[in-house]
This record gives sequence, C-alpha cells and structure tokens, in this order.
Amino acid sequence: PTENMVYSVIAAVSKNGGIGYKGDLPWKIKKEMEYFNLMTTQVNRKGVQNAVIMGRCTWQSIPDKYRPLKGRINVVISKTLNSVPEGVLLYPKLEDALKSLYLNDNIEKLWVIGGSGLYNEAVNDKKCKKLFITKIDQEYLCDTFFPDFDTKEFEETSEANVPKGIQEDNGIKYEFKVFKRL
Ligand code: FOL
Repeated sequence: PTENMVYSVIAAVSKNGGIGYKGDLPWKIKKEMEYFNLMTTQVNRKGVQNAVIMGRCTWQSIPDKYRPLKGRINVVISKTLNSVPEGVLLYPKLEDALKSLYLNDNIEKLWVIGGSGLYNEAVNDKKCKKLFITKIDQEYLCDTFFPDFDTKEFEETSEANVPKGIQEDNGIKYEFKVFKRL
C-alpha cells in the first residue's frame, strides 16, 4: 500500500517566486484558474473524486462561493481550526491526511494545493512525485513564496492535458510546467 502513497503539488508562481499576498493570490488570471480547476478535478475512473489538500490560510483564501472546491474532496490541514463545513476533512498533519486518504478507494489523485508550509513539506517528501507549476512571467508584490527545492531531485516532463508553450490571458504571459521526482 505504501508504494501507492503518492501525490502531486499544483501551484502558480510569479517570476519573483511568489504565490500569495495578504491572504490572496497576487493576480487574477481566469484561464490559469480554469486550468487549476480542470487538473485537480478530472479523473480517469467514474464514481471517484480527487482530493485537494490545503493549509488553513489557503482554505480561508478561497472565495466563499467556490468553497469547498466543487467536485473534489476538500482536506484542510490545521492544528488550530475547530470546524470545517460538512463533507470537508480536517487533519492536524499532512501525514495523517495522506494515511487516511490512501485507504479510501473512492479517491483517485491527491493534490497539495498550498500554501507555502505544505508546499515545503511536499517538495521534501519522496511521496510527492510531481510538481505542476505554472510560471507566471511577471513580478508581483508577494508575502508568501514557493519554497526552494532541490532541482537535482526533479526533471521537467510532459503530461497529458497540460498545454505546451507560452499561454496568455488578459495580457499576462505564463507557462504550464511539470516536474517529476527522479
Ligand atoms: N495552482 C495554480 N496553477 N493556480 C492557482 O491559482 C492555484 N491556487 C491555489 C493553489 N494552487 C494553484 C490556491 N488558491 C481557488 C481560489 C484560490 C486558490 C485555489 C482555488 C478557486 O476559487 N477555485 C475555483 C475556481 C473556479 C474557476 O474560476 O474556474 C475552483 O473550482 O477550482
């Protein structure tokens, strides 16, 4: 069982390495958000869903109208939150969540969707096999950043359903990258 305990990271990162500012995304890129929605939602089997695993601040950053993220099992990692809406799972630690989610045959893929604390755990965890990183070709004022990771541990790869080349939405250029752990 433990050999199937794998998961991926998905993040959008600015040129200066940022992922957030004052509890929000530093940018508004509709098509990029649609990519996040598609990648985290789509499954290969019927009757299953993916899980999106996030820290407390990321949970609280999702607009009310989109929260919990639909069509996905929402999992919040927090030692301080007391309650989450019905159907949302709450665990004190990432490892606790992973152990329990892997036992559930109705869950297909596990996605860590932020923020910096969970991203940092994930890039240093051998069970995290892939990083889906959107590189946004602009600098933004940010107060949270994607962690530095050992580039020698990863190589760029291509992936079905991930568009290649430079993308652009309302004047902002970005590129979808996928890295797999070596
Ligand atoms: N990864 C990528 N590639 N882009 C992101 O914007 C991103 N954001 C987070 C984590 N990984 C990411 C965390 N922040 C929503 C809001 C904030 C957020 C993640 C998701 C959200 O409201 N999502 C809805 C939007 C649907 C839509 O506009 O199409 C969803 O259903 O996914």
